[in-house]
Amino acid sequence: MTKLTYINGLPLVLLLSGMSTPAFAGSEDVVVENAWSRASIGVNRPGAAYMTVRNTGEDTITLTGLTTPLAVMPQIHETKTNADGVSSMAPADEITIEPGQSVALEPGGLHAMLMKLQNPMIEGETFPLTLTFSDGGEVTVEVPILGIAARGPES
Ligand SMILES: [Cu+2]
Repeated sequence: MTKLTYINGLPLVLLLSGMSTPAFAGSEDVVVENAWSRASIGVNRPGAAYMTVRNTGEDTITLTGLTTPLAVMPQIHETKTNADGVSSMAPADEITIEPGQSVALEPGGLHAMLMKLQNPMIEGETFPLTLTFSDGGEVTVEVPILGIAARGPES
């Protein structure tokens, strides 16, 4: 009788634990820190945004893309400097972040390139930027717009 109760109880336990499991594996453990961007002059040139993306979970996560109402075509870019000291940038591949690790989007390296700005980026304002992950999850951060010559997040 005791054994039967145990067996009957098992599916219930699995059902309950299944119900509490998040729909997304990994991206719910993403923490975005120190997001910032610079003011733009008009909308003719793309903007850029920077941040640290931290994986606090136990699953590897993969950042696959960006969306924002501020720009028609936001992309993750990577700046590279060649042996002659000439910098160029290109769309980055998917960015994989191992458990406990973080990836810095910062000037001179990876960055969120905001192409085809819909509005000028005005100092003191903020805009939402959504990071999309391979598990289908999304993380939206509100990015502060700093001065046009800013070099890092406000401390
Ligand atoms: Cu770029």
